[in-house]
Amino acid sequence: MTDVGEEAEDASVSTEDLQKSEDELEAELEAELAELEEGEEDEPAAEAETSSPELDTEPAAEPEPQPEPEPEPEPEVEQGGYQIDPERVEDLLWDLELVLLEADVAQEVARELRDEMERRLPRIRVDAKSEVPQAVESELTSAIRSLLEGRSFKFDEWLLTEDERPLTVMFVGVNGTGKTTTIARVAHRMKELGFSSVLAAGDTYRAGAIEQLKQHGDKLGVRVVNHEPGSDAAAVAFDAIDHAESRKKDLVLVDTAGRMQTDSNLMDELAKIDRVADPDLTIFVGDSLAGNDAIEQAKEFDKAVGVDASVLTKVDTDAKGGAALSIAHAVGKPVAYLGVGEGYDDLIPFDPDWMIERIFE
Ligand SMILES: Nc1nc2c(ncn2[C@@H]2O[C@H](COP(=O)(O)OP(=O)(O)OP(=O)(O)O)[C@@H](O)[C@H]2O)c(=O)[nH]1
Ligand SMILES: [Mg+2]
Repeated sequence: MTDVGEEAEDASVSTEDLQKSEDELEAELEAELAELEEGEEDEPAAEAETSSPELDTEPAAEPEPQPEPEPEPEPEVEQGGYQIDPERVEDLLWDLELVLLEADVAQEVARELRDEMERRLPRIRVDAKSEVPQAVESELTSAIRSLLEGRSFKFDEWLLTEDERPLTVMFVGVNGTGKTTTIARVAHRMKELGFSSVLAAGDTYRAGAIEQLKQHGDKLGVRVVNHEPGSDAAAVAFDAIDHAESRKKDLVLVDTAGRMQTDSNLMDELAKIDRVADPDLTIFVGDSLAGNDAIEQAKEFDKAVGVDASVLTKVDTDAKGGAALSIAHAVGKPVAYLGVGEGYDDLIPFDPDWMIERIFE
């Protein structure tokens, strides 16, 4: 069995090759489905009886008057009479798993879906063979949907249903995943919904990080609380919350420095910010292009500070979006938003159906 995981990670494979193999895989899956459709052709209709012309010259006897022939009854289609040839199920499952892996669905999640489909495919019963491919597709969609059940976090609704003010939200993740951009976009979205925010410049570590957040604040007309570069990030969060309380703001959005989940010093520092800010919600921001790595990161951040939900960014640059499925399922945390571009409006609430369509489009 080819190790697809390794193949997909081979840096020497060109994007064109990957694209080609992805197209080929999809074509294979389609061919497999088409074959299922053709597999068992309906019995050809019985040939109409043709009698050879009589050469007899004798005048034919006056035929006895025959009763009108009863119309041939339509062959009855047994309800749910067709099922997939068990020998084809294995091929179909294999192709399915490959398509999922090519769409950046993590191996453990692809395998789980394959197992689920292995249970579902033999149970498919349709009235006509031509309905099999559609039935397979809808089973798959329902399998993915049930994997994602309860895996979306409705941030806007959360804000409306929570009475406490201000609500503090801390954003965590490795370097460059889009934390600061996401904070700016959430502030923008909340402003449009009529909620006020304060931004805490908690990345006191990277040069230019405070300035970056201040620029967003200026553009959006949102207050940024900051200290000197290199200062204590927990103190910045504390001051921002204090400011929001006194000004009756709805939200405090705490930016934090990007850090590798393996850097124990920086993870300890994050735990300190967490203790001081005591956020109502901690959001892990992951780069959808990171694939399986993002799952690992999310798990580690969860261990360190307790993650409540995720935002997956750069979905616009991720061809298929399977990473969202993996994060939502494998990490067991709901996805709040997807980042789909670099603009302030390019943040959309996570919708499992949108993602399913993208994987199989
Ligand atoms: N295409 C695209 N780019 C994005 C998206 N989100 C963020 N970016 C870009 O990713 C880059 C990094 O974004 P930042 O918000 O600075 O990331 P960060 O996690 O705050 O980075 P550090 O603070 O250095 O850890 C920027 O160039 C953003 O414009 C997205 O959804 N799509
Ligand atoms: Mg940042």
